[in-house]
Amino acid sequence: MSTAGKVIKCKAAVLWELNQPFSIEEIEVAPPKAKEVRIKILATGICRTDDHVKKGAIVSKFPVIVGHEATGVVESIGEGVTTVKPGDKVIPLFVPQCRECNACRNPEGNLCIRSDITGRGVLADGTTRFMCKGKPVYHFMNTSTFTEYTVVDESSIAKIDAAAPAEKVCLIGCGFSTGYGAAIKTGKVTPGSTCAVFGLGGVGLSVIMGCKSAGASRIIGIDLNKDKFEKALALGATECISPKDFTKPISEVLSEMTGDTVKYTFEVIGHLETMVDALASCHVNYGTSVVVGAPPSAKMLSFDPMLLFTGRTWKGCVFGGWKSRDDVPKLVTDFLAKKFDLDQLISHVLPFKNISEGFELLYSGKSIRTVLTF
Ligand code: PAD
Ligand code: ZN
Repeated sequence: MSTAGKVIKCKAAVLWELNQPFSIEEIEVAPPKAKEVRIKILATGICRTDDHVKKGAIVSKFPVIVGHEATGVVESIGEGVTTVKPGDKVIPLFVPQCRECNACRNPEGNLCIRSDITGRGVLADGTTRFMCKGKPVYHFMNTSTFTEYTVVDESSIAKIDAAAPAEKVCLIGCGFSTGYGAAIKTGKVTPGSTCAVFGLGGVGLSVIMGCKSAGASRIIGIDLNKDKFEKALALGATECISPKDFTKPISEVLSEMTGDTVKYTFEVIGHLETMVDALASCHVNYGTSVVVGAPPSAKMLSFDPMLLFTGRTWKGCVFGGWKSRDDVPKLVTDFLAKKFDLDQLISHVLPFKNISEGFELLYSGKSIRTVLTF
């Protein structure tokens, strides 16, 4: 029996309040309105950004359903939707692509004006499609994937090859694409160059994959957790170091290790201090540093402007600079053509109901990416 046009009752992991555990609840998911799409989620990865909402480093309204790295299948479409149809395999996009705003129209831009990085928590018409225990539940970054069904705007969905394995390509919805794009699109890493990557989680390892594919000859991984080194070396890092092993600033350590040749650095942790460390670690004159880690909300940074005056470039990117609706299907095609491997990034696969166990694995530093399946 078709569910189109009807409210769907299903399970979702709701965050009722800040710093509270996920609560698996029965929720009601309203049918999609005009220019919206309802999706059945097949698989979703756990990203540090979801935890930033749970802990308040990223501001959000509560109750909320987080999760933003997923694969799904279209269950039904609202009036006027033309780019997907029921049954299509899709990836929800936390950076939309409306194709009309200045960022979408500029060849260099990707941060569509419809992006919800400030925590509005609603769809384009200003309302939510989720209800739980009689209360509206907010959306997260136009995606909300820790639920069996979600509703997104048509600008936040990309149709992908039906042959793509859902439990792998979900990583193209965030972690992989963010890191890989930070290296090849935002940093524009050049062949033969030396790169340093601060933070070796799922996103940092994807930066390493991007640096390697761009032909970097030396890639130095930096993490406090040495258990992350093995994976980093397998994915292309040429050496790894822990700041705990040194008393002097990491910028000096890197300069000595490389004869002052680090051209690109990437901060993939989300800490203010390491953002400045990464900036100071790229070459004083022609170096480029890319902020990939999500900055904590409402925190200010102070740094010596001499770091920039001498010529360094400081950049950042959301979703690796990709134009989401155009590029996500191409990245899936590249994955199917074996241009990159996602298996190495997936350390755990768990049933959706075990979501809290997945977050424990993130906190303990044991996981790279945990993928939840439905
Ligand atoms: P993760 O928690 O899996 O990895 C972070 C890594 O940093 C871990 O291995 C830590 O051990 C390591 N670490 C922590 N503190 C330090 C330190 N002081 N020095 C060295 N290493 C340290 O996170 P992730 O890979 O899922 O995400 C990384 C960041 O990227 C996080 O802030 C997330 O919110 C952000 C992100 N940004 C975007 C974007 O579009 N810009 C997308 C996805 C994730
Ligand atoms: Zn993410």
